[in-house]
Amino acid sequence: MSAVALLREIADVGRDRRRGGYSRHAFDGADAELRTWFVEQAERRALSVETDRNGNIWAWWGMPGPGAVVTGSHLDSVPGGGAFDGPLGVVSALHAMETLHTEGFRPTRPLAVVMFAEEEGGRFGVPCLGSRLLTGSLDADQARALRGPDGVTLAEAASRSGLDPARFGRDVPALSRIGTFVELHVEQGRGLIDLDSPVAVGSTVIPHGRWRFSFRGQGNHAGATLMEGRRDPMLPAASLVTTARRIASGVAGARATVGRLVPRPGGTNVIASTVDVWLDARVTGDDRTRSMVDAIADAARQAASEEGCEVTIAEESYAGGVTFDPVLRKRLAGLLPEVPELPTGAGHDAAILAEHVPASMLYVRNPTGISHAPEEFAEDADVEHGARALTEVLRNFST
Ligand code: HGY
Ligand code: MN
Ligand code: MN
Ligand code: MN
Repeated sequence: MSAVALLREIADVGRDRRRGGYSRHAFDGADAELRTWFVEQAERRALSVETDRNGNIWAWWGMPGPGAVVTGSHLDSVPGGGAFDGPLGVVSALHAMETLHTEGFRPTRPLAVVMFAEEEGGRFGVPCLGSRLLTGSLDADQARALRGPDGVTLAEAASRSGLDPARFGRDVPALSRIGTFVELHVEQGRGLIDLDSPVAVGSTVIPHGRWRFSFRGQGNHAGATLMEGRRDPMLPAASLVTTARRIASGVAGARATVGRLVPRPGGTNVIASTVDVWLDARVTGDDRTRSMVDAIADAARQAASEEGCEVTIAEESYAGGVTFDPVLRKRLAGLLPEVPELPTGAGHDAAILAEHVPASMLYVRNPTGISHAPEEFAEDADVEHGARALTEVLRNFST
């Protein structure tokens, strides 16, 4: 089955009628459906399936063992996300395995497709949750206590889906099996449009972090409270949005985004008592990311005190900049002539793994250049081109 056909199979899973696009989050209904689908597809291709202690699903060709050639990505999405971010890597991997099988290929080392849990952090707030737990770059106690918007903790959600959260944590046996990891992913930008190429090899990922700013003021009646003397946390919250834009615009190549702002209690005729604001900040260079966030945080404290509000700032996740393995990239370039290299501002499981195993990525052209939105797209021809490239990579690396 082609990668395009496999994508079509899940096209109706987790559709978000309200936002448009897809909302597929760790251990929710859509995730359960997609996990079942992935296991079925893997078993249909004679792959042996295991779910690791952190909720990542591995589909093996051959006995799991050291030096394995591993590919894969994620099936969860951001709220209202596109159809390709994550699933493209998974369906291309399944298609590659099927193609190699059908051709009678006999790998000399184990091959695996992995589906990572909660790469987007769309429910529990920490991106690359499954790969961070696998590598030990996220503390298991901290992970268990993560709480989604519905108040359910990750531990509760994971155990309801059959996992034992007490087992969360660095998984040395699983990690030590990986000889090489290559993630195929839809491009999240216009690089391949400008380079006029259907596929690229990943070179670097910039640092990215998430910080939660909690502003506290005095809730009150919107109509009975004069403007004088209000302590409205919405004011410093609003100024954080514009300050982030202003400060990041002054730092070359920086990105700072407020995509989520939650006033409580959230009534139209109520002055909020608290407002939580999440900042997503990224720029090349860990020191530059941190100094940019420090400047935004200073301005937020200033704005809070001018409004007589308190503010607490918590770093919820951070991943430093990553350069993918040069030897692996050179090998990929030799295998895929004419294929350019591309840096990315998007985070990926491959970047979390890159600190521990030789890892890189393949990107597939996205003619809209848009991602994390329903407009995200990849032409069928480019999808198939990417799947063929991944097939050649898996063949070559496991011969
Ligand atoms: O946020 C990111 O860059 C990734 O899509 N999780
Ligand atoms: Mn994403
Ligand atoms: Mn992704
Ligand atoms: Mn990713």
